[in-house]
Amino acid sequence: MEKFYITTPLYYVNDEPHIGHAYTTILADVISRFNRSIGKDVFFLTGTDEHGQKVQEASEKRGVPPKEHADEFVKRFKNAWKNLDINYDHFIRTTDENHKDKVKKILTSLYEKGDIYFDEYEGLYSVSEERFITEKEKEEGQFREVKTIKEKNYFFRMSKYQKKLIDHINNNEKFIRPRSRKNEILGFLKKPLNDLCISRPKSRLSWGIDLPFDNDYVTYVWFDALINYISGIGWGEKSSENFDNYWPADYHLMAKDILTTHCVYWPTMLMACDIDLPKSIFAHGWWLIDNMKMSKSIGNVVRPLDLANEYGSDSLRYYLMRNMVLGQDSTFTTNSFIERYNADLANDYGNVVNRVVILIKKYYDSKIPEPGEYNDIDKNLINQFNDLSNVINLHLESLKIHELIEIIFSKIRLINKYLEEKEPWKTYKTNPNQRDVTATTLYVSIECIRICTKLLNPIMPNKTKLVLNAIGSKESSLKFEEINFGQEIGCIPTLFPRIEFK
Ligand code: ME8
Repeated sequence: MEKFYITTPLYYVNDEPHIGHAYTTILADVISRFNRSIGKDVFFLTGTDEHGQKVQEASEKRGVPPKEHADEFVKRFKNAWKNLDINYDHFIRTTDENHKDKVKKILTSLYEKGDIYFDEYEGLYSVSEERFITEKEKEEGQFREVKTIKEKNYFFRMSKYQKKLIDHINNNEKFIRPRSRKNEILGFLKKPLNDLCISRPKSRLSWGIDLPFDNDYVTYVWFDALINYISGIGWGEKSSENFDNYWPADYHLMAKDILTTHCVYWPTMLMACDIDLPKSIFAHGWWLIDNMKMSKSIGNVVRPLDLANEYGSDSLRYYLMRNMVLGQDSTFTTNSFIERYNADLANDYGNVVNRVVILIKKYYDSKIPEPGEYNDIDKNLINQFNDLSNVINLHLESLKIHELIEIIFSKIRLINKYLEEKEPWKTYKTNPNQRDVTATTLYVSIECIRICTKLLNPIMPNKTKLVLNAIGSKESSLKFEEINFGQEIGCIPTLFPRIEFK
C-alpha cells in the first residue's frame, strides 16, 4: 500500500490554540482523510513544542513550573483537536522522554563527528524569535527585541551544507512550495550561511533538553523541536518500522513564518545525520485580522472552539478550507464566515439534499426509486461526474483544496439546476405516465448527491457521514450508479440551518 506521511508544526504551549493553528491542523487532517479515502496508508503527526524561552516565560507569568504549565496547555490543544474532529495518528510532545533521548542521540553523534563545536560568539540576538540574526535581517525589521549578546556556545556547522542544500532545492522542484517560497529561500541562500547556535547557557535559560556533552547548557528549542518529525515515527529505535515505512515525509505543512527554520536548519541537520530529506515543505499564508497577522503576541486571536461550538466543527472546517487560497493570506471576519456558510452550506448543499430527500419520501415512501431510461438532460448531468476522481486527485496533489471544493460545489449547483429543469414535482403530479421520468430524476439526483457528499467527507466528516448513512451508502465509490434502488432513506435533519446576521 502506498505510504503517505504528513506533519504540522509543533505548536508552542505558551497560549491556547487559535484559528491559525486550527487551520494548519485541519488542512493536514483534510489531506490525510483524502489520501486515506484513495487507499493510501497515512501517518499524520502533530503535537506541541514545549521547551525554550517562550514557554518558560509563559509558565513564570502563571507562577507554575514549566512542565506543569505545558501539561495543562497540551490538554487544551488536544481538546481543540478532538472537537474539530482532527484524526491524527500520533501527538508528540517535545518533553516526551523518548523524543528527548533521540535529540540527545543526534547531538552526540554530530558532536563526535565534529559537526558541532564550541566557540565564543558576539552577535545580534532577537529575544522574541529566540535566535541570533544577521545585520541584514535586523535591517529588514521583522525581528523584535534585538540586542547584542556575547556568549560561549555550541554551534552546528550549517555552513558546511550550504552548497548541497542549494543543489537539492534546485534539483527538486517540489521540495519547497509554493514556488514563491522556494525563491525566497534561494535568495536567502545567496549570502554565506552562518553556523547555527544550538545551545543556550543555563544561566540564561534553563528550560530545555540538557546537552549530553555539557551540563551547563540546554539545547536550542528549534534544534530540539525539528527532530520531532523523525522521532515521532520511531527514528533511532531498535525496531523502527514506522520510520522505515513513512520517512521521508510527503509534506511538512506550516505557515510562511517558519519557512527558514524548516527549509534551511532542518534539511542541513538531516544532511549532517545522513538522513533523506522530506519530499515537500509547504508554507501557506496567514490568517489576518484587520490586515494584521492573527497572533498570540498581538492578542488579536479568534478561538476556533468558540466558532465550532456555535456553528459546528464541520462549518468551521469548511470555511477555513474554502476561504484560504493556496499560498496567499486570508482575512478572517465573522461576516465572511456567515456569508460563506449561508451561500454554500445552507443554500447550495443543504438545500439540494433536503429537496431530494423530501421528494423521495413523499412520492416513493422514502425508497430510492428505480430509474428508467436516461434522456439527454440526465446524461448531461451524469457526464459531469465522469472522471471526477482524476480531477480531484490532481488538485489534491497540488494541495489546491479551495479549488477542489469549488469543483465539488459547481457540481452541487448543477444538481440544483437539473432539478429546476426537470421539475420532478411537476412530472409526478401532472402526468402519471411520466412517473418513470420522476423516478429517473430523483435517482440521478440522489446518486449525484451521494458522490458530492462522499467528496466532501474529508472536509466535513460529521454531516456528510449523517447523509451517507441515511442513504445507506457505506464504503461508497465515486462511480455513478452505485447506489441500490429500493434502498430506504433514513431521516436527515436540516443539515445547515441558515444563520441570521446579528
Ligand atoms: O512556530 N495564520 O509554533 P507556533 C495561519 N513551535 N497559520 C498560523 C497563524 C496565522 N495567523 N498563526 C499560527 C512555532 N499559525 C514552533 C514550530 S515546528 C518544529 C516548531 C500556524 O505555535 C502555522 O502553521 O508559533 C504556523 O507556522 C504555526 O501555527 C506556528 O505555531
